Amino acid sequence: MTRRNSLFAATMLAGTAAAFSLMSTGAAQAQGALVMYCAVQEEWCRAMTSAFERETGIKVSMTRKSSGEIYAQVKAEAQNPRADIWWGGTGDPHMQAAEEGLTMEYKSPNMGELQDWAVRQWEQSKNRTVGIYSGALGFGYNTELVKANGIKEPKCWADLLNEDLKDEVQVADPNSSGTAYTLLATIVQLMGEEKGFEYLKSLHKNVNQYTKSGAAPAKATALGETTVGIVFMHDMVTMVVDNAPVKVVAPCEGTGYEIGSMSIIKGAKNLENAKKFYDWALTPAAQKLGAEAKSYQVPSNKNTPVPPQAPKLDEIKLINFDFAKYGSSEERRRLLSKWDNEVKNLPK
Ligand code: S7P
Repeated sequence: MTRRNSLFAATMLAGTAAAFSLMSTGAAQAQGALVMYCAVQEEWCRAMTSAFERETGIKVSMTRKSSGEIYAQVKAEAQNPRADIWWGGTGDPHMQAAEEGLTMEYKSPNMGELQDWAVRQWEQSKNRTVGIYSGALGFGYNTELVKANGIKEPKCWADLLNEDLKDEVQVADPNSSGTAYTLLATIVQLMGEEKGFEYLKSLHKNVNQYTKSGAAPAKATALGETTVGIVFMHDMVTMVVDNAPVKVVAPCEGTGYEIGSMSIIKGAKNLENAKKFYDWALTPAAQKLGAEAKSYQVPSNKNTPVPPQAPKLDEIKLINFDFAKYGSSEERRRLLSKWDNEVKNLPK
């Protein structure tokens, strides 16, 4: 063989080897990947991602967004879905996605270990979404600001309308945030639609900012950027655990709650891995990661220890939340557009 020929042969061999290696990497990726949209706190999303990768060797590409934003993205991508699994966030956009056929039916072998409320969520969505945790809505206030400014300690939803809280209440925008949509649906169920909207309009006068993320007002309250933050109580508990001067309140009139949910995206490209994640996410070993990441919801598997810091749902006056109605496509769209038209753009 001439020098030129042997160089040619070597190049060919290297090319073939590279092509084989690319093909096998491609195959490994197709088998070993999972794209997850995650709606809980970033720390918990990351803990779930690493633990699942360690456990299975499946590489997870995770994006964290608020519940309403994930719903909008899943809907926009429906013709060519990017994500395989949507884990966490309030149940309402999961229910809406189920109704709109954006997610798929699945029955995990672990269903028998779940609390009734988690199974009911699955049944009401025609097997397309399942409850993974629960938590009550409430608010928290910065005790130092309340004291320094002589503000009456708020105990009830009604107290958030007091004049001494002008521009001192923070809550998210219900279009992007499941937390804030839970507030909207809670107030409507608690007070009736007419009085409920009157309440939200009055509350608007005291709101300093509608944030994108539902938990952001908890951090702002802890930092003293707002006196009151309306959030899920467990998100405010995280601030207390971090020694912030914050008091968590279960409103005296009663309050709503969420069933945090999980769904498999219809047309998932890594369907088998999505099912593996789904089954694993319902186990006590996976659910325990929440408390380790300082997220204090009540887990849906009966065998997962309830974190001692979790607000005690049986001691809170909870309304009989109609998840089917307030998670339905029509009702959710109607209420959000009514809130946009009648509350969000009101002058102060
Ligand atoms: O932080 C945890 C949590 O409150 O966040 C979820 C929430 O839907 C996501 O945030 P957005 O309000 O911004 O959508 C809750 O499900 C969960 O308990």
